Amino acid sequence: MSTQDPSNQEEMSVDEATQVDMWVEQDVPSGHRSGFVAVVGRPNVGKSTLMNALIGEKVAIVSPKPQTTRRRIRGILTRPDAQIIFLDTPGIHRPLHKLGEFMVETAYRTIPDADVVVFMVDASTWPTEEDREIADHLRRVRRPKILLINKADLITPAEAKPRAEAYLALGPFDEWFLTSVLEGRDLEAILKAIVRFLPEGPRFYPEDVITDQTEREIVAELVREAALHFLKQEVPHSVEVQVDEFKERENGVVYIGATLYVERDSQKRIVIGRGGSMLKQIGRHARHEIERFLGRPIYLDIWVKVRPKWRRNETVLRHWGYKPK
Ligand SMILES: Nc1nc2c(ncn2[C@@H]2O[C@H](COP(=O)(O)OP(=O)(O)OP(=O)(O)O)[C@@H](O)[C@H]2O)c(=O)[nH]1
Ligand SMILES: [Mg+2]
Repeated sequence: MSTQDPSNQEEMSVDEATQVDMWVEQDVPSGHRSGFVAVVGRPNVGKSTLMNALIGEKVAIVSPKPQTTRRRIRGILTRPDAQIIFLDTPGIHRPLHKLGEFMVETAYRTIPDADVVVFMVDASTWPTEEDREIADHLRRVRRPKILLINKADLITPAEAKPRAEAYLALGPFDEWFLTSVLEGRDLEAILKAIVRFLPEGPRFYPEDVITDQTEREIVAELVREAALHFLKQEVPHSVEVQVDEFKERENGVVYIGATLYVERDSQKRIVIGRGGSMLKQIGRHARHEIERFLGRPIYLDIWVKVRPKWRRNETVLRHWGYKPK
């Protein structure tokens, strides 16, 4: 598994990126298709789960808490007949602070960069106001659109028809599926539909590259995922993780120093826990996931710091890389 430093691609639009400076393999079979697929929808519907399932690797972190994904993440699937570059996006919601505004802007700004848009919704609820707003926006987008009604495992067959009809009424869509990504239903059919809508073109990434995130960025996300896993209520939303050190030592162990920021002293106490028990749990879980990802033993140091109201602080957000591309 490899990642690619996106430093020379991030600032470019897809059009520029496909023409300039991007690795392009011309030697592909005739009829080879390639392109960008934006996955959009409100928080927690399963966008990152879908991207991971289609790629077959954990590229984006996933959690049962809404607003898990904060940045646009590329996940790349290379097959003999096609290369699909998924653009996983933050859930579109009504933002309450600058971080939320950044997330929603990121999601909307991804749509024009895509060749195909996958609009994902949750079958276990009726369409919400957020779903309607996203659908209103998509109606003005001239690109193939696929509606993916996910979490079908949570409803009965009798509920399925009226639910699907309610979502289909938000269209028009070029294709739709009622599915359960968690159960791995219809994944091959979904991929086939996506590929069918992609233009013919070369490969933009070598076949072993599966994401544009750097190892450091993925490590930070895996620590945040562990925090999301153990922390409750509002605390996980106030968590930011930055990797400060990433060094391979002579004995082959990778030393990783990370800082976990929260917004208040009370949250810091919760994250550390009695006698450090919570931080130990988070650290153990994160270390396991990071070792699996890197395929090497690591030593993980996590420091907890308070950065008051960081989600509202534009300077801090920019410093941490939350800036529109
Ligand atoms: N029951 C059920 N749960 C699912 C399904 N797909 C995803 N989930 C769960 O839904 C939760 C949210 O999944 P994510 O992939 O993080 O959702 P997301 O849309 O990326 O969320 P944000 O990043 O917050 O916008 C996780 O607990 C998933 O395991 C499904 O088909 N059925
Ligand atoms: Mg996500």
